[in-house]
Amino acid sequence: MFDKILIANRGEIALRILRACKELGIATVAVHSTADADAMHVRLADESVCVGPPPSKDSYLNVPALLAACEITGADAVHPGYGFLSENARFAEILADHNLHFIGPKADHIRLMGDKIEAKKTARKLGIPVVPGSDGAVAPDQDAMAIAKSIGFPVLVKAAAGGGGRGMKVAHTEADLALALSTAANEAKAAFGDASVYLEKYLQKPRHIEIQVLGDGRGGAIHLGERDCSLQRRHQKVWEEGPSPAIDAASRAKIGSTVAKAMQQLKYLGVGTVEFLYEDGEFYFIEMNTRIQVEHPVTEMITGLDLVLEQIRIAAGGDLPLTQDEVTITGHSIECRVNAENPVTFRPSPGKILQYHPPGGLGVRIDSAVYQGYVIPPYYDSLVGKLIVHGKTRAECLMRLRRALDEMVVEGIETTLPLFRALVREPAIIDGDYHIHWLEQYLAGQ
Ligand code: MV4
Repeated sequence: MFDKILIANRGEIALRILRACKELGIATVAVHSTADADAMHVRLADESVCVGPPPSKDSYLNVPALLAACEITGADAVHPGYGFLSENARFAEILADHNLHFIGPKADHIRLMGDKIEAKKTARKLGIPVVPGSDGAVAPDQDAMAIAKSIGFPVLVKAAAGGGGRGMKVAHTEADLALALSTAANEAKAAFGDASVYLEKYLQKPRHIEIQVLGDGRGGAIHLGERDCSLQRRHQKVWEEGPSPAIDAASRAKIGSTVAKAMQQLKYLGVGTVEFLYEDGEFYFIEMNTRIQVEHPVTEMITGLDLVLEQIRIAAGGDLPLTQDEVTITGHSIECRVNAENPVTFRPSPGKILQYHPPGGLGVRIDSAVYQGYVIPPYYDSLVGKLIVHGKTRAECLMRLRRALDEMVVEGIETTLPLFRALVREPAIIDGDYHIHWLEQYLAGQ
C-alpha cells in the first residue's frame, strides 16, 4: 500500500480523495495554487505545497511543479482526481519514469479511450453495442455521402479527438453534410490539433446511461450498475441518478455483464465509466471515461462501496472488493451539482460565501469543500458542492431531496439551488420521463 499520496487536484474531489486516504491510514500531500491557499483540503492535508499562480496551466497542470512536490514531500503516488491530468496518458508515463504510482488505469488504456474512434473500434471488438456509423475516420477522399446514406440521415459528424460534445455537428439531410463535415473538421483541428472526424447515426431523444466498472488489472472486473446523466446543460451534467428510471433489472444485468466481460478481456485497471446512449430499449456505446467521475457518489450510495478508497487499494495491487454476485443495488440516489452560477442565466457568480448551512438528516450527503467565509475563486469550475440523497425508493429519494434543498442555505453568491427546487417539483422529473435534450428545452421555456 502507498505511504503518501499527492492529491493533484482541488475543491471537493481533493477533499474526497483526502478522506479516503485518511481512512486507509495514508499520509496526504495537498497541492494548491496561490488562489487556493485557504482551501479546505490544504488545511486538512498532512502537508501542502504551493505549485504556482492561479491559472491551471501554471499550477494544477504544471507537471514539473507536481513532480517537484512529490520529491520534496516523498510522496510515492499521485491521485489525479477528475479533469486536469486525470486522463493524460503522458502524465501517467512520466510518473512511472520517476518511480511514482499514478492512481488510475494503465497509460495505454487512457490513450486508447481518449481517441474516440479507437475507443469505438475497441468497444465493438469487445462485444459492446455501438452506434451505427462509419468504420473509423472519414478520410477526405472517401465518399462521405455514400457512408452517410448507408447509415441513414440524420447523421452526426464527430471529432475523433473530441468528447464531451466538443466538435460535433448534425447533418439532417444530404444538403447539410458537406458543411457539417468541413465545420466539424475545422473546429476539431483548431480545438484538438486533429481534424479526424467520423460519422454516426444521430439518435434524436436518447438518454445518457453510464455503467460504472472496477477492474483489478489482471483480468478481474465487475460492474456496479448504472447512472442516468441525461439532465445536462451544454454538456455539463446537472442532475445524475441511479438506478436509471428507464432501465429494468434484466436490461441492467445484460448491459452490465457485457461491459464487465469487456473490461475483463481488456485487463482494465481501476475505476472506469462506459458511456451509452439509450433509445427504444437499445444501448449504444459512445465513450469511455478512464477516471473517477464527479457523479461517483450516486453509485457509492446504492452499492455501499467507497469507490475512491477501492481505486487506491486496487492501484496498490489490491483485489476487487466484491464478486459480481455480491454487488447489490439498494434503493435510489440522486446527485444535484450546486454551482456558483445565476440560476437563470448560468453566468458564474464567484465571491465570498457569507452564510452557509448544509442540509443533513437521514440519507443526505454533501460533498463540498466550501465553508462560511470561503471565497470561491473565478479561475476554476463553479462547483459549490454536490448534494447527494439516498432513499429506499425513487419516491422517497425525491421527497428527501425536496427537504434537503429547502434546508440548504448559501448566501453571498448566486447558486443554482432554485433550479433544483423547481426541478424536484416538475412532473416530468417526478415521473423520470426525460431525455438528453429535456433540460435545455425546459430552460428555454422558463
Ligand atoms: C450523440 C448524440 C446523438 N447521436 N451521438 C454529446 C457528448 C458526447 N458524450 C456524445 N454526445 C452525443 N452523442 C449520436 N450518435 C447526442 C449526444 C449529446 C448528448 C449525449 C449525452 C448527454 C447529453 C448530450 C447532449 C447533446 C448531445
